[in-house]
Amino acid sequence: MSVRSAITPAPVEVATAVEGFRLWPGALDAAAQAALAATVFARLRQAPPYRPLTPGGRPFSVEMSNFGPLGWVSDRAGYRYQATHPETGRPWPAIPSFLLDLWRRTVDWPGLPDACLVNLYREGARMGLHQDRDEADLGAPVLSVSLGDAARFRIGPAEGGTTTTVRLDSGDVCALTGPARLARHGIDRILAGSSRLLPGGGRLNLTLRVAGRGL
Ligand code: MD6
Ligand code: FE
Repeated sequence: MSVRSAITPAPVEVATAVEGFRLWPGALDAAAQAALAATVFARLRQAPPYRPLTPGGRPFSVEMSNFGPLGWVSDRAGYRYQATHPETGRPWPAIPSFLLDLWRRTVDWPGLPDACLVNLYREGARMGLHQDRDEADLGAPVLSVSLGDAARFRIGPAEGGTTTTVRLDSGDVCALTGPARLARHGIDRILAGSSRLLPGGGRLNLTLRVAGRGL
């Protein structure tokens, strides 16, 4: 599976109210997208996507699973990383090596991520504005890969204020780095039917994190 060579030059530094949001538009070509989607769905058979509860007890509209030694979970006890799937009790499948290679080729960080959150958006799913701050080292970037239907991604400063909307298409890669690491961000909506990549439609988002000590 090849990462298009367009990944190696500098990413686009998107003009937002926060510095450090990087975008590599079309980083994955059609063949790489198809191969990665197949790998992800194969591993999800061992760790089925489920709808976590918010600490307030409402189910997320997004279905989630994880790859790697640690996975992000939410329930009435709060947000945290843990080594096992909350419904099956089994360890999460390994992070696909393609994603670790992508990390090495894009972000500037000495170690490797030890968690990959898998978000699956079927019809009507969205994700409210949030910050990613459950990781042990908030200096490490978070790298995101989008597959399937396009999404309207919204991002703004940690303190609140002006947000910018960015369209994320299948094959796009983006990162929250430096001052943007604690940016508030979310998915306003999915543009249903904009891609035919995923069986059953919808969008997959994979976010690589250094949640504990890293790999
Ligand atoms: C999504 N992404 O694209 C949700 N978090 O479905 C995120 O929450 C995210 O894109 C951290 C860094 C990049 C992201
Ligand atoms: Fe996030």
